[in-house]
Amino acid sequence: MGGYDSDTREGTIIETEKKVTEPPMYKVLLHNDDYTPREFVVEILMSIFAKSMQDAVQLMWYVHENGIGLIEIYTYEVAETKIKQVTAMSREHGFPLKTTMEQE
Ligand code: TYC
Repeated sequence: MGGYDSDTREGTIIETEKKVTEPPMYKVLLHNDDYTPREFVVEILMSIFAKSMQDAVQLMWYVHENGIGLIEIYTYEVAETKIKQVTAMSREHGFPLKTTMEQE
């Protein structure tokens, strides 16, 4: 009968198809600077990246101390949109906050 069969060859084919159709993923990175207020960075991480207050504060301090940090991994379009939102909101407030993307 039709439907599912347990032939391992079919499993292998399905795995292979899944791999080749997965889109490339991009890391969105947060950069430190000397001017953006810490509270504003936390606000950005909560509003644009849906971080909890606790995660946002922890990541903000990590970047403040280390210069750069990973916010999240997204598809190209989502990463690009979020970076544009960060830039727009930051410039509106007169801050130089920078995010960049890098293929995973
Ligand atoms: N270094 C900034 C300050 O002391 C705070 C800051 C943290 C800025 C993280 C950017 O990605 C950043 N006000």
